[in-house]
Formats: sequence, C-alpha cells, structure tokens
Amino acid sequence: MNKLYKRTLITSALPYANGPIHIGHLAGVYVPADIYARYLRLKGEEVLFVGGSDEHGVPIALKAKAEGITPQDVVDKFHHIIKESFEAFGITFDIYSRTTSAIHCQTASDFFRKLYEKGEFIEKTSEQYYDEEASQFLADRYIVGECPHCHNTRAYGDQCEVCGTSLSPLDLINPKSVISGSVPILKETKHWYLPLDKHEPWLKKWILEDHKEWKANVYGQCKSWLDMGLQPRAVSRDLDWGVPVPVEGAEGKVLYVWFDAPIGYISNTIEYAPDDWEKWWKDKDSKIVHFIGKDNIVFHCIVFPAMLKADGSYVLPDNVPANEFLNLEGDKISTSRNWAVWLHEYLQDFPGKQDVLRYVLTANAPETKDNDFTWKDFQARNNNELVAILGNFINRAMVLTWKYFEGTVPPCGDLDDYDRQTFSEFSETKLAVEGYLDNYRFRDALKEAMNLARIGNKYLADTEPWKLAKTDMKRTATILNLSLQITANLSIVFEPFLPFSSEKIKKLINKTGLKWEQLGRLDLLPEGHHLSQPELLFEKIEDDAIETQVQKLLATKKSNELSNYQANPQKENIAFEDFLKLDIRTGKVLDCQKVPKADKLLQFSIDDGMGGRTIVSGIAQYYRPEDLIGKNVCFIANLEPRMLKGIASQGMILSAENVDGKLVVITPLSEVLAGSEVK
Ligand code: B3M
Ligand code: ZN
Repeated sequence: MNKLYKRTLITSALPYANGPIHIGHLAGVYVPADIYARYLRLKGEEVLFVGGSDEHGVPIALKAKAEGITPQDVVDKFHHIIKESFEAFGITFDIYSRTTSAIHCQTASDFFRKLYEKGEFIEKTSEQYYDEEASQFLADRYIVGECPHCHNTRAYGDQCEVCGTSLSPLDLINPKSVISGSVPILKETKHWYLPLDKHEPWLKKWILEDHKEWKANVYGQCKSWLDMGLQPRAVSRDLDWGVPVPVEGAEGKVLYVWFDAPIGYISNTIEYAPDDWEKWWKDKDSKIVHFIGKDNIVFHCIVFPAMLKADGSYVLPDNVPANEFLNLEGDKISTSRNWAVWLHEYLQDFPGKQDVLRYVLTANAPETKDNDFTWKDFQARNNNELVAILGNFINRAMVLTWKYFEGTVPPCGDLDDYDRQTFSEFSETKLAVEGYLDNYRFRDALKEAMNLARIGNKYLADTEPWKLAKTDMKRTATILNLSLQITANLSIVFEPFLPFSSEKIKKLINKTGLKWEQLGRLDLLPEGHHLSQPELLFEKIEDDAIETQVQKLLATKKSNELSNYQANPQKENIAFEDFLKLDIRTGKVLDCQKVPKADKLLQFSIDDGMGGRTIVSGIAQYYRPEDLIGKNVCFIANLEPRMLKGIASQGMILSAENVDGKLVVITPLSEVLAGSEVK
C-alpha cells in the first residue's frame, strides 16, 4: 500500500535483442519508466533504474539459424541498436546490460541452483521430439507438420496459425524438424518445474487482498489467472542457446528464457553495484517497481514473485504498472509485418525531435486501454500544443523581456487581483502533478504540466504587456517578471517528460540547479538576472512531412497484402452444390470463457436460434472473453462436432486471419436474428 520507503528500484522489461525497438515499446514501458525515474531523482530520492537486453530464447536461436549466423551475432547487433535508441531518446538507465553477460549467467545459474537445492522444483520426465541428425531435442517452434484440424501443412508444434488451434507437437501429422528437415523421434527428457500451484495461496492473498491499488488492468489479469488455478511451469528447455541448467544430468538443457530474463534485473543491479546490490533487492525499505507491457503481467506478478519467494531472501515488487498496447493507425504494431514506427528511423526523419515523440506517446499513452498512434494526431499535438502553447508562451516571455528590458529579469511590483487569481491556480500544480506521478498516471500528470503553460499563455494574452509597455512600464515589468517565473517553473515540471526541451529552457533562462521542491514558487529568477538570446523551442510540422510517413505505411500495407495473397493463394473453384453443403449461420455470444489449461482456447455458449450450442475456438490470444459476450458472430453450423480439451465443439466460429496470423472475428454489420443463414 502507500508505505514509506527509503529507495526505489525501477526496472523496465528487457526487450528481446532480435530486432530494433519501436514506438510501442517506448509508450508502453520505457517513457513511463524514465519519467518516473527522473521525477524521483529530481525530488532528491535514492533511485536505481535498471534495464538491459533479453538475449536468450527460441526466437533468437531460430533467427540466427535462418540467417546462417550465430545467436550471439544476432544479439550483438540488436543490443547495440536498442541501446543507442534508448540513449537517443534520453532514457536514463543507470545501467543497461544484457543477459549474455558473464555476471548474468552466473547469477541466473546460482539462482536456479539455490532453488534446486532447497527442493523448490519438481522434476518430470516426458516424451519429446528429438532430431537424430542434429542430435537435439526440438522446442515446439522447431517442429512443423500438418495441422490435424485444418490440414495446413505448415503448422508449428505449438500452434496452427491458419485455424488458430493451439497444438502440442504430438498432434502434428508428419512432423518434421525445422533444423535438419528429418523426421524426429520421440525420446524421454527430464525437466524442472516451478510448482506455482504450491504458491497459489500466498499469491492470492498478496495480490488480491494486499495490492488492490494495482492498476485495474493488472489486477484483473492476475485475478483471472488465480481464479483459473495455477499449474506447475517448466523452467528448463532442451535447447543449445541460453544459461545451462547447473545440475548433473542436464546436458543440452538451458534455463527457460522467462526464468532467466527477470533474474536479469538482479544481475544488472549486481553489475552496477557489486558491493551493495543487496540493499536494492533484500531490504524491506526498498520499493521495487516493474514497468512492463500487458503481455508480461503474469511473469512479473506471479512467476517472478514465486521465484523470489522460493529463494526466500528477496523482497517482492511494490507495484507493476503495466500498460496496454499502442496500435499504429488502427492496426496492431507488428514486427513481422513491419507495421511499426522504428525509433532509429524516426530519428532520421525527425532529427532533434525526441521530445515531440515522448510528448505524444505520453499524452496518448495506453495506460488503461489499448490506444492508437496516428501521424495526424502526432502533428496536431506538436502544432497545437507544443508549438502553440508551450513554445509560444516561453518565446513571448523571452522576446518581450529582450524588447523592453534588454534581456534582464525586470522587477516584480505589487500583484493585482488578476495576478493573484492566476497564481492561486498555479500553486496547486505541484501537488496535482505529484499525485498523478505517484500513482503512475503519466498522461494526467503531463496534462497538469501543460496546464501550467496554458495558464501562462492566457496570462500574457489577457494582460497584453506589449500594449501596456507604451503607458505603464512598471506594470509591464511585473507581468514579464511573473511570466519568466512561470517559464522557470516549466523547466522544472517538464524535466521528467521533455528532458531535452527542459534543458533548452534552462539555457534560455540561464539557470541551472532548479529542484522539484521549488516548483510553484514565483521567486526562481531574481531581478536583474540575465537571460540568453531567445530561440524557438519547437517548430511546426508541415503536412508534407506527415504525408511522407503516411505513404510509407501505405506502402507497407500494400506489400503485406501482396505477400498475404502469395502465401495464401486463392483455392481451386468449387461447384455451387458444394457451397450449398455449408451451413453458415449467425449467432449471439451468450457466454464466453477461457478453457482451463489451454492458453489459446475460448469456450463459447452461442444462441444459435436452435436451442443453443457450445463452440470452442482458438482465439484466446486475441480477445478477452468479456469483450465478446453479447457480440454477433458467424459460425459453421453443420461441421462434424470435435472434442477439444474434453469439450465437444459444435461448429466453428469464423474469423479473418491477418498476415501475422492474428485472428479477427467476423460479425454482421447490423443486428440480425440468431440462427440467420449466411449465404
Ligand atoms: N523479453 C518479452 C518482451 O519483450 C521479454 C521481457 C522480459 S522482462 C524480464 O515482451
Ligand atoms: Zn489448422
């Protein structure tokens, strides 16, 4: 709860080093984490902000194989690209390291070893596919074969991306190894599991009772996991890329990437502070906050805390302010479809405009729900807010001071009623911004900060010192003095959000060393203090710059459509009679629930106009059950019923498949009776 702590350890999700990073990463994780870190530092608190690249896992190994290079080559390349992007955007990590570092491998290995020795794991042997040519066990993604449901011949060992069904490698017809192309054999293998079921009781209390203040999206996801009941999770894999499992008889096995990655937070702390790292992790006066995206919630709120608890010497996180996702122009950001604004490209196209992106991504942050980034909104926020309000106010205050007082702060006379009214609002800003930042509400905090600039802008517009200067120099001096005090305040309040601009403002007013605690005061710049020459803080972004970006995305979309068509060419023609055999109908979703022990399946209860039926569909990754209840869907009514996880599925719900395999449910444009035929 709102406990008083001595210090704060801020972690941000370790991005996979298998590609560059994009605006979704920044908006979801790194900008909020950086705002928070800067804010606490500005308040003079003891803070450590750790980050790093996540360099293990199957996708990295697969990418290396596909490109004929080593996994180390892959992560070396992207670790540096990612690190540079973070630096360019002013993300102030105290340390940005990587999970292939020697310290990390040692720390993760020791962590496993301790749990192993304490008897915190269970061991299980199961049969898994083994590639005899390559002499290795095959991770699910290393096996392709025919889907038993839709007969797509390129289904993976964990999922068929055509019909969306979640699979186990043993379900595949004619399985083949991705590595050698050979037919794998079944062989026994042993793995270690973290028995989450054993941890369930304390996790329930710790989250559901003691952390009701967590963000609703985080709390809700945890609750639904806990309500479904936790299962033991394997923490090792048969793979040749990762931290070796440090026990005898574990040759060819590595720690599961989601076991080793969060330990990266600890190893980075050790690398940064080898002598007193423990105070950050083991002292109950340390507040640990994990900034992550919503797809990482279960690992940070359930699995990692269970690991820490199993060790017994660590404190647990105080909060996990996970964000939802940022979409781009109405579509999910996707690396494989190149549907993203890449940070290194943005920097080329908009040099020096890091703060504009930081501003837009915070103002429109996906804090409580998924949000959309559009280039039009980016332009509007730059032109109408940064340029027209913040930049304009500061520029007017500067230019007028130079015009009438040769660039020195003029004396402040008595305040009149209007001044007092203006500045009574002003002094409340500090508390308001703090209240929001303390509760991870960065959008609202930014709005408050901007409000300060709005107050300043209105003050100048209402008092019109450029007119007064002809008749009343004393009053003009007071107005400009106060305007410059507001400017100094803006340099403080914007520092966490727009660090580059805040720096520029400080140069303009020729003042360093302002502290957060001074926010709200009107005596920051003494009379007679010299200002620098005025310079514009922001510039308008013209239509053609925006049009270029929009065209770039359109080109991506076109090429995606083309490759979609090439990958799924139109099937052979069928006779009309064959079409008539299909009975497609509409139905209304009466209830929808996750299928226990199946990550990808949802169970629907459908009003089909014929007494109702149950359908199981593999779309759990794309929808929350509650979002589908009440929706009209289309389904194939006369498909032979199939058993899925012990449930008889009577038909198939129709979805369209995006290029990246994401499924979108098809729904009629307007209300129709349940059971209507689709023809
Ligand atoms: N690399 C997943 C991700 O980037 C993962 C996060 C690890 S945090 C310890 O979404
Ligand atoms: Zn299939």
